Amino acid sequence: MSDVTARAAAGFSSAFGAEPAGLWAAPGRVNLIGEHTDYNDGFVLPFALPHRTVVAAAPLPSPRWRVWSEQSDETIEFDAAQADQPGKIDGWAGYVAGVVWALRSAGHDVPGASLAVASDVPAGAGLSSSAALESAVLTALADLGGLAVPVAERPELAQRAENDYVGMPCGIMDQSASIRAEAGHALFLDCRTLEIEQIPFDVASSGLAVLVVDTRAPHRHAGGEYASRRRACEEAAALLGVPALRDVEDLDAALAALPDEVMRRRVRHVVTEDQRVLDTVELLRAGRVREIGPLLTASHASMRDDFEITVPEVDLAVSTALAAGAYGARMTGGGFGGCVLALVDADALDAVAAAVAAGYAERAFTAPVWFAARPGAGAERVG
Ligand code: GAF
Repeated sequence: MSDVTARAAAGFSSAFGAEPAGLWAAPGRVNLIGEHTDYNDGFVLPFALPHRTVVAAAPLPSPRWRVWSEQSDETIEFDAAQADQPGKIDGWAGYVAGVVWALRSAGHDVPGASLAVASDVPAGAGLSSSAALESAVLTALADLGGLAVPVAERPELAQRAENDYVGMPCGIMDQSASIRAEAGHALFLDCRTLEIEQIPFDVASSGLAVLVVDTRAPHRHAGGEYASRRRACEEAAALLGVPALRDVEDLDAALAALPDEVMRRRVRHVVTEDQRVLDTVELLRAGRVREIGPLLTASHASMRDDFEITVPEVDLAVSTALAAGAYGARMTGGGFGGCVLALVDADALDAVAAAVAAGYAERAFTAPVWFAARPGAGAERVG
């Protein structure tokens, strides 16, 4: 049993004085490439991390929910009336209530339950700790209640919990990665059709590694900026007369038709980023892993210059990793802080990470933390 699984089980026993009926886990993710393309009906290529959120759960005889979390060491309780009112439960338990709400709204008879949550997905690092929590809770409740919820439909339910109960207008990428990813693969997702393809992503066999650096840069205005980027994309699509930016076929003509420079930059990012995802997938299908490096770096430049969602800590991690020999590097996730990933030779991992840490020390930035990321499994029962 992993540490985090053991902590969820022990937390359940001490919070509720009984044994759980089972344990369910769902991972955080890094996004290899395809940023801010999901809500534009485009393409993304995330993979699941080995870091997971685990929920220990047992049914209750009536429709109410008691949730303990190791992070805050508190138990929050809510009933069906509270779950049925979006926003009524706030803070971390809002994600749990949101999943109950989404399932109930879709007509499922959600079982009441006691739930204990433990996690080793870093919170606030842009590694989708929220999606991991939603996905673990959804998987647990679906299994506990024997609910007929096809796996392919689960990411949308988890996304609805976040969009409509919690009030964060995220796309479908993070919940899809947490629920549908497979170990050893990156998940190529068409965010319009929700079709997926598991793309083998075994960097180790090519002598490579994916270094993930948590810049620990504080998220500055992340929620408001995310929503404003999304609005700008939707406005641009409306002005261009297309359902979503994914449908822009002639980028130059689209840019010429737009009224202001900022909007042109936003559109250029999304349209070129979609193409970079498709090009990355082609290279990976052909086993040409090293060659995706320049696409990663181009994605970063586009986020920095056109979508304007990077911060100095993130830019420094990318430029330092590249100078230290990385094949490519980019910020991963929604932006305004969070993590950077770099594709490096496996035997250069420590040296590249040390170079980034030295660069941070020189600029008196908070020391970063780092790890090597290997694609892990999606949500599943673990006990
Ligand atoms: C966040 C969101 F939750 C995702 O839906 C996605 O838009 C991402 O930012 C940017 O690619 O993680």
